[in-house]
Amino acid sequence: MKRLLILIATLFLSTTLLQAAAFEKIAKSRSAKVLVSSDKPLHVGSNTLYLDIKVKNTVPEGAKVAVKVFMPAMPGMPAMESRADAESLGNGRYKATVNTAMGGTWQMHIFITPNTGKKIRVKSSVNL
Ligand SMILES: [Cu+2]
Repeated sequence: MKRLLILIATLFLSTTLLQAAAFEKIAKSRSAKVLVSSDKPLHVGSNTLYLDIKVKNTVPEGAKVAVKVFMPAMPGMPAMESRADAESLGNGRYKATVNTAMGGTWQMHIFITPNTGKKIRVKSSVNL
């Protein structure tokens, strides 16, 4: 019985650890705050990002959100860009998949179009 309890506790603990985000970063503008996270460490290729968004400290109901990642042209390489409309998961949480096609620093812009009011651009960057 004791062993079973330990087993259950261990399983519970490892599940909890697995659910912790492998990547997290806070991006801010004057009015918006976005927690950007991913279940896996960011890598070359397709990355699924979760965006937890607050505008003026509240969840912006019905906001449209898009994400753009880009890298300026480098010697011997053209500029690269990947853009995606984010899917709303409710309660200010959004999901978007972007393609970061090479290692290095990518600029990231998050576009938030609230139900009312002006479009907001939140700038950040990610390294991989
Ligand atoms: Cu490049």
